[in-house]
Amino acid sequence: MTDTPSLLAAAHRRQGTALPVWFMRQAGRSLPEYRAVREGIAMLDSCRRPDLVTEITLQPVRRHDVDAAIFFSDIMVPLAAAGVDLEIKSGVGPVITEPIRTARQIHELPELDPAAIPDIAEAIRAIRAELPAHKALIGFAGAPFTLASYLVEGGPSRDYARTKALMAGEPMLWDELCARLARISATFLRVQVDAGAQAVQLFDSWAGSLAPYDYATRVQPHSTAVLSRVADVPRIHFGVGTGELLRLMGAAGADVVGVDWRVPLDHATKRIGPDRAVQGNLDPALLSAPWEVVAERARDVIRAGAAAPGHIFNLGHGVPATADPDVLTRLVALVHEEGPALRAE
Ligand code: 1CP
Repeated sequence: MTDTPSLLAAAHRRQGTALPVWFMRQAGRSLPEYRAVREGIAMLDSCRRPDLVTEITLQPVRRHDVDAAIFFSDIMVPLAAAGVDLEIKSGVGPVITEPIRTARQIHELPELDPAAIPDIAEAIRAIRAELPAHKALIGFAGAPFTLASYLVEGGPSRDYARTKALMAGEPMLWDELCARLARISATFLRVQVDAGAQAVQLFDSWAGSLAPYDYATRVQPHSTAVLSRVADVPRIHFGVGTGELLRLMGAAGADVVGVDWRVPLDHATKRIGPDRAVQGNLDPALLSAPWEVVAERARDVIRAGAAAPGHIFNLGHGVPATADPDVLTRLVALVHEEGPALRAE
């Protein structure tokens, strides 16, 4: 066994038979040990405490034996660190005190000074020191469109109406907003990579709400600006409901395209092209099905993923808060035990 994390080999399309697995939102409310350490501590505060971030990041690695840790933070942390007034409300998500309604607010959006987040670098170094050499540490950030959607809507949204109105009606202002957000995200990723994160995931979770034309003209260039700043590590790019955008998201500068559960991975590979790996894509809702169903559907994902030049097993989106952690542990074991043979079929 080598010390090269299997996740990095897969991202570089030099996978061999090993099939790496991790889960989006693997740290978090599905774990009793997470709920215990978060007790009485606000989400954003917990993200700025290296001791807590280290513990929470490592919890799912210890429990499930996943092949990667994902840095415990949130896509809103760099915005808060830059000085944007916001809160993460339990059971809701990010809530912005003064949503963007004027050009002036866009012109005055603050920059993120790397010196404002020494705790992020400290936490990355502490995690890397404890994480076994064959497990990868993934850093992450939110992509400009998804961050803009929170700033413009003021919180979680169903239709992104105001965001799309700004994009279509004031394209110059939209581009300024996204260029500023791209700089903030790139700084956040750069700090993580410079401190020891070995791969990054750029979450454009809500990009799937866009038509390909709008994505290509008003979103992809800004995501490319972010991804080009961390070209020294493998870059995973993910969004929900992005079946029609998969090729564009790969072309934004990703080594690995994250796919949700709606598109089988062999189809996804045809859409993305032969020069990028894929990540995904078991439907998270299936975790509550009987184990034999979970196992069969996971095997289907593995077989379909063998069509891609690299495959990192994951869910199609985050672990639900109600998921039974024991099912996740069994799933990791199945991927490790059966993955190589299923990929060779
Ligand atoms: O284990 C891990 O995956 C690391 C932790 C992590 C990540 C990668 C958290 C902790 N947040 C994120 C990224 C994130 N945050 C995304 C992209 C990933 C995705 O698509 O799920 C998004 C869209 C957010 C914004 C956000 N923060 C939401 C979603 C709201 C919505 O619009 O539906 C929520 C609920 C949060 C809060 C949050 N972030 C993380 C946790 C554990 C929580 C819940 C905290 C709590 O309520 O106490």
